[in-house]
Amino acid sequence: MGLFDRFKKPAVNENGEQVVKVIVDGGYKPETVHLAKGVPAKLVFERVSDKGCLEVVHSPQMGFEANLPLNQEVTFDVKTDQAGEYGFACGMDMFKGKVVVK
Ligand SMILES: [Cu+2]
Repeated sequence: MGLFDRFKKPAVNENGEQVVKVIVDGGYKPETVHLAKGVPAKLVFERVSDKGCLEVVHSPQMGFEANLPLNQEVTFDVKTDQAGEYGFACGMDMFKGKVVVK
C-alpha cells in the first residue's frame, strides 16, 4: 500500500458532497468506506443479488435503517463532523461494514 492509497479520499461532486457507493452482493463492497471529516457525505447502497440476508441495512450509530430493494439505489446522509468509525450491518448484524471519518 502506497502513501497515496492511505490518504485516498472519495471524489467530491458538484454539490461539494462525498458520494460513496456500496454494492451489496453477498456482503458489502467495499466493507470500509473512507470519508474526509467536515465534508458532507452520502452513502449509496445498491443490492444487486439475493445472496446472503442483506435485504435490510441499518446503522444505529449513523441513524439509518432501510430495506434495500433489488437493483435500486438507497441513499443516506452521513455526518462527518466527528472523526471516528461508524458501523453498518444487515438486519441480523451478520454482515458488517464501516465508515471511517478522518
Ligand atoms: Cu443478515
